[in-house]
Amino acid sequence: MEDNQPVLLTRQDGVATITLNRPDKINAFNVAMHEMLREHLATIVADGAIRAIILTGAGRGFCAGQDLADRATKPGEAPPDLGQTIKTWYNPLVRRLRALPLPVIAAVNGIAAGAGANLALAADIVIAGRSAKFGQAFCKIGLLPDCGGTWILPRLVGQARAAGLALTGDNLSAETALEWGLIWKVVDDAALLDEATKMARHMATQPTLALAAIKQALQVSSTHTLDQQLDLERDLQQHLGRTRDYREGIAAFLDKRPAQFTGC
Ligand code: T3D
Repeated sequence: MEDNQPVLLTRQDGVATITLNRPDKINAFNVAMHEMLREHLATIVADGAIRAIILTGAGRGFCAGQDLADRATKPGEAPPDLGQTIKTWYNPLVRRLRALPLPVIAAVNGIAAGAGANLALAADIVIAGRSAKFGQAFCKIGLLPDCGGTWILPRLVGQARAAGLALTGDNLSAETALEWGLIWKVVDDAALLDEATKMARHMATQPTLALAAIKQALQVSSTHTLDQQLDLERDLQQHLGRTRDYREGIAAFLDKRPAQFTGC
């Protein structure tokens, strides 16, 4: 793996670690970075041995969203077609992360701004270093939160706080993000990657199909009625009840031994 690539991928012990790697630009997204991230996600899906993913950033920040240098226009030039870039890159990325049948853990090291913040929030679990900040920077440049920001924020923190975050663009500290229920955990900066790796390695030993079903059920719950959700739980549980890991979970419990889940 070349260290100068815009996105790095390492794979070990069933865990894929994706590192956004343009640290001098706080890992802001350009097309090369989107392309490589897309490629790495395809590699992970094709690698049957990967059972958990960590998403993090190189250097002092997680991701500053879109590279704004790529959006500068000279007088008389046509404006960029943001609908097209969102359709081509950001929306497929969020959809892909949400649909992956694997847990995705964002390890947020430092600032996560704009699309960078909402990319982190698209993960299943967000662990932040104590110095991390989450900023809906969009309104400061005349845009609205994208990457699902207007969908996820009210669901995580309620309308009042979502509106405050989106309309001011103020950075939220990791501690406040935790207190508000935006993220799962805050740890010391120096412990961030170890903590995320420990969690990902643990998840990579767990019943992967069950974790995927949990992810799926939680994602749709806010748009379902209770009846619809009860039906979905029934269907998913029926499927899980036929898996090898479920049989192993029961056998291990009855034998009073740790379960050896294989992810199928
Ligand atoms: O366009 C589309 O396709 C639509 C989709 C849009 C999605 C979006 O994400 S829109 C929102 C884009 N992001 C932002 O507006 C955030 C812009 N950045 C900042 O506000 C600040 O840089 C930060 C709050 C993230 C960090 O501040 P600070 O003071 O810690 O660092 P800094 O000095 O501002 O940045 C360090 C370097 O990174 C600096 O470069 P330099 O001067 O050392 O050469 C800065 O220009 C560069 N940088 C930071 N963010 C971006 C960036 N360069 C390009 N694009 C950025 N987003």
